Amino acid sequence: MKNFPALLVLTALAAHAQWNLMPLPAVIEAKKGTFNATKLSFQITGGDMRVQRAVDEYGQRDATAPNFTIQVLQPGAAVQQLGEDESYTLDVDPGIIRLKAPTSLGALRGLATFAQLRVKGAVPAVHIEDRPRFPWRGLHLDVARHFMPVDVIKRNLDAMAAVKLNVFHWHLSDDQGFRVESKVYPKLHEMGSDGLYYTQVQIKDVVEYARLRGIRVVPEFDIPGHAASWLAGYPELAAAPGPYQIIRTWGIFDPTLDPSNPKVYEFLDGFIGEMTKLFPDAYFHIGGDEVNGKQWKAKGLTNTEAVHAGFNQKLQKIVAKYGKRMEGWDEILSDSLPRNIVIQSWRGQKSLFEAARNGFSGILSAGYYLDHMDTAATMYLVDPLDEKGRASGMLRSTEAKTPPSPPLTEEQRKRILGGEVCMWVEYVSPETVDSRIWPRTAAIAERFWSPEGTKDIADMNRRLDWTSTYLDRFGLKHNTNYQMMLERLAGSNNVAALKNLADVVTPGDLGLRHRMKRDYTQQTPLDRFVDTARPDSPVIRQFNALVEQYFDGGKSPKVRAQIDQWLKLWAANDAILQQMAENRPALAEIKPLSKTFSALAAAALKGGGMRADDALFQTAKQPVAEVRLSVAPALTRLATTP
Ligand code: TNX
Repeated sequence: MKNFPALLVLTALAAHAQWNLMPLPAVIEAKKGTFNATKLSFQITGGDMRVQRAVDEYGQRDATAPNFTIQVLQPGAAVQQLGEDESYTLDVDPGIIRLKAPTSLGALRGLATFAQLRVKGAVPAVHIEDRPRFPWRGLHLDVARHFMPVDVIKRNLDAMAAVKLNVFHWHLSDDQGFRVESKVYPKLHEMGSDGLYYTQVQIKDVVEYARLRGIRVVPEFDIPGHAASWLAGYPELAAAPGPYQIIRTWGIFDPTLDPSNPKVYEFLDGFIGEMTKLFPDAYFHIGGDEVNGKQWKAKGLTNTEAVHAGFNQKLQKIVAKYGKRMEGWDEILSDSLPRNIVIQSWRGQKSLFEAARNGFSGILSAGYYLDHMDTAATMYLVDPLDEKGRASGMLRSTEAKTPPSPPLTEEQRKRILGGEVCMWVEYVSPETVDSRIWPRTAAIAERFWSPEGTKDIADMNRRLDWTSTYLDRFGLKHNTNYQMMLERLAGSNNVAALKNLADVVTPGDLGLRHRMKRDYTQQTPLDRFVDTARPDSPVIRQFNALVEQYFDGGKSPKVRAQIDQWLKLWAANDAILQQMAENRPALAEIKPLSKTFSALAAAALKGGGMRADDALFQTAKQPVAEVRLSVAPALTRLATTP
């Protein structure tokens, strides 16, 4: 009996090891046989044009001899609502596939599952019953720091739909750019965007593109701070005299709207009235983060927290007047606001739980910051409903000090609606954005969709690598741009040595990049080695796993042979790379890194016995050219362990 739990775990592992699905469904049971038809003919009962459009990507609609039936009970809301039923059941049998869903949305989710199952042509017979764990599963994308053209947005919406994310949070204004055409206040986009903005026609097109894929679009206009781009055209809205310009660097800045000026609210009324017509979603995000209060204090508004709360109260009334619910970052949380707003927590589960206790709804983003460059596995284990979960980044130390609070009641738990992955783009361009978002976001999508207990890291990583390739078919560029950028750096398509190095490093997070290179601006090209390298490289993961297996599993010679294969390749790499770097100024900055890498691999190859305080290991720990050598700990272990 004692072995029972372990056995159970093993069967659970075996049960899903065969599936290439991400996110994993709630219930999946293999059946005998395979569905083999290469041509699909669909028969759809019920549902709306969203289902028809999705089906048209796979085959024909043919009522006479269908081999794929879709039965939808209700079309679902024309403007997608939070909490709509997204469940479905999918039955694949040798002769026929049957998909059933209460709403069109559920049918879309079922088709997304089907598409992943079918990736090799045939579809294994299977019974799936599936539903999301959280109703709010989002991706937040900043398009202010670096503008992201419509084609970038659309391919990312396709990828979102493929992994069942259902909210696109569009961060449309910040100090560095105002990205929407306004007909009411045209100086917003004319003077705040360098001409890089979406026309209203483009906005409507994107909103419809998302809607057809079962994705809500929540716009964010970040005020009263992060608002310098508004003030370029309308300096009279500021709390201190202008003139103002678009800010070209990164950080927290002074320019802020004036909460004591009635004209500011008139302006916001006109603006929000215009924008709420463009964005049909029930929620409207007003930002509210990182107000430093300097301009307010200078004019005697000294209690900045109360001033901010007062501003938000007035703002909320305007948002509500246009039929919307207000959403904002952590800092807007205040007892004075109605409970129908949504708090987006970027500081940790603690503030989210606090909000829920106070009657507010909320979503978690702390821990899902793609620009922190954490691995998928690290972010995967962050759970919106785990109060003691890892708090991300800057607030970790303060959070650790506060005493624990009582667990949430069932009612309070329901207020935690889900989460959003955050893509801030200070150090990201249209060329690199896919590789920062994907495939890591697919793992977080699984956290938001799949049952709470879905936590097998090894299996997640296996499916993540599969998903990375799967996403290529939607035109995502995280793989193709890697190769292209390597070739551009190398000045040749012979990139093997450069790729070997890029495969074992992790690009620095935003803090590291800021510390190592102080002169970044919005115009700095993001085409260097650090931009080319990708977070959570599969090679690092696989090598680390191999080394762990070696030491934990009694130093098997078979595993050692596999390790040594890598080490030989890497030890010889520097000679080739140094030659490649001759006359390539773009590669000069990585010469020392390459040298350290090969020296470390050579030391590891010799095997054991080196002193841990050897200078080589200290050097290998230091970031170079804004990247970290992520195989350094494993190589050091091999070189020093007797
Ligand atoms: C904090 S999180 C910000 C953003 C930055 C981001 C970088 C939040 C609401 N504000 O302005 O881009 O950190 O990680």
